[in-house]
Amino acid sequence: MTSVSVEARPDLRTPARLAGVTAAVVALAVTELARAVTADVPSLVVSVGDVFVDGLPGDVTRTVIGAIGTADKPALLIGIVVISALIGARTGTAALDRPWVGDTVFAAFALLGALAGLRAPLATDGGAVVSAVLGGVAGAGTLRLLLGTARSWTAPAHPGGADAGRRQFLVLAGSVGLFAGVVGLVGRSLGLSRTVESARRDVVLPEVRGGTTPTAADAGLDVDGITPLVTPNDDFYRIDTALTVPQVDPASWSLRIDGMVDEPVDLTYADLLELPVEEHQVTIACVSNEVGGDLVGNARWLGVPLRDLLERAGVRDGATQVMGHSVDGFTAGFPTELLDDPDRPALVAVGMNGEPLPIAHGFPARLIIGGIYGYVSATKWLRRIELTTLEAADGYWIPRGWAKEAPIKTQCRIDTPRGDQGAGRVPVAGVAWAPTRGISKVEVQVDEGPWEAARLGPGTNDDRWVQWVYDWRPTPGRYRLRARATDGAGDTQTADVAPPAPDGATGYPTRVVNVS
Ligand SMILES: Nc1nc2c(c(=O)[nH]1)N[C@H]1C(S)=C(S)[C@@H](COP(=O)(O)O)O[C@H]1N2
Ligand SMILES: [Mo]
Repeated sequence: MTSVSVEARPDLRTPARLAGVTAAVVALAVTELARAVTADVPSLVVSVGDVFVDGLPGDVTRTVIGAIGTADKPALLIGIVVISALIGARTGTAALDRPWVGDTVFAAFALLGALAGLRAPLATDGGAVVSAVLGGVAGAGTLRLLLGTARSWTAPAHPGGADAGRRQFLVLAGSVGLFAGVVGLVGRSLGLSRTVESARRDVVLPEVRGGTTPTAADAGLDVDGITPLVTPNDDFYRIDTALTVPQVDPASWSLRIDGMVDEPVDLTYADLLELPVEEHQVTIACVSNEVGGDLVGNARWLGVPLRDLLERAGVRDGATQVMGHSVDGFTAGFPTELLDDPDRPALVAVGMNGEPLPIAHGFPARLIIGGIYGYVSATKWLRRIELTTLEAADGYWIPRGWAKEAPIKTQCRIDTPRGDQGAGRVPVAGVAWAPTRGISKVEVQVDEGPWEAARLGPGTNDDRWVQWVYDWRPTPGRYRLRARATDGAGDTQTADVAPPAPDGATGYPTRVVNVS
């Protein structure tokens, strides 16, 4: 095929630009897809971004990183993709007359990509080179194919004429580019979760230097079907507004404490792990939990005491609210006054049951405050702690109809028996919680009979739930069981039935059992 001069066919310029952009997107998408397939391959875009950041003088780097945020440098990465697309567009028009220009540019892409990728800490050298070469070959090939198609379709000989051919070409190249873009983004997000999960696995949590870590007592009561005292991470309820779980790379994450403070404090993940940590068993609950529901769990939370961090920043007089901000925009606020009670646990938590926080539960850091529902306290993927006033700001759920202040209500749950039972010995058992107040008593009622005291399991702190069991010896029949808990101050939970909104469900948990 003879090449057509650009000057002679100016209407080839737009198709050529589009072909070049599409080829660039294909090249990048191939490398991101390879990254999603195996951890041996680095993300080429991220590697190039790292070279860029490392190459800048230190203070510029800090300003840039500060300005572009923590969520894996999104602005920098978008910038690299845009520049690649612009270079692709220029390459497209240049390659119209001189096809070797396209090959050369994509060879340079492969070379520079491989060099950047070789520096990526978690990938192998082979993975870096192979993926960069694959990307370069895919880009060069796509460009040649599309330019060839553009030439023949925009020729007057095309059925329907050159204009129709041109339109068809734009649609073709546009769809290929769009498809590659989507594949690249999917590859990118899969690759990112791989990066963050492997960074998480590499974390070594600090030794505990304070707090409570009950161990022997954690065995709990030996009753079939009762909730374990410590909820395993995989079974822990998850509630958040995130459509996709935020993947926060701890290497670029930092926490800022600001607002009504004497001196804002910035901490990297490494800084945080160097501070003295405590571990506390704290039962957290979702305000949406129905009576008898399972949106409640107890874990060993390891973290830096929030009070230590606030002391560093120096909370100014007049600050009445602590507002946690998540990387995804979620916010949760509670009165600073709650921190005046030295017995209430308040942590910037980094560990959960001896592991780094699972990604779904807020990695790299979240807030855990004893005694108040999650939506006013437990900000996951924490990025910022702002000191403000109760009047000046409302957390995410407050304008959506939930109470501004929300202590966890005294509540209990019947775990067993479930379903039909044989007569004889049928233990009735479950958990009860009133975090920070503790549980002093759980009682069980059979039909309209008297309230009978259940036996409480090991109770080592007021912030976690207790197990309870009542030895029931029923004869055949159909029964209604109810349970109620009394907190450490002697207040029994209310029998009044209320829905979760606006500040937590109430009423006694009930279960109907057939005994034969
Ligand atoms: N970033 C963020 N943090 C959040 C939420 C959220 O939607 N986004 N939900 C809160 C609510 S309503 C609850 S009950 C707890 C649940 O924590 P878990 O998912 O670890 O059990 O997280 C809190 N932290
Ligand atoms: Mo919640």
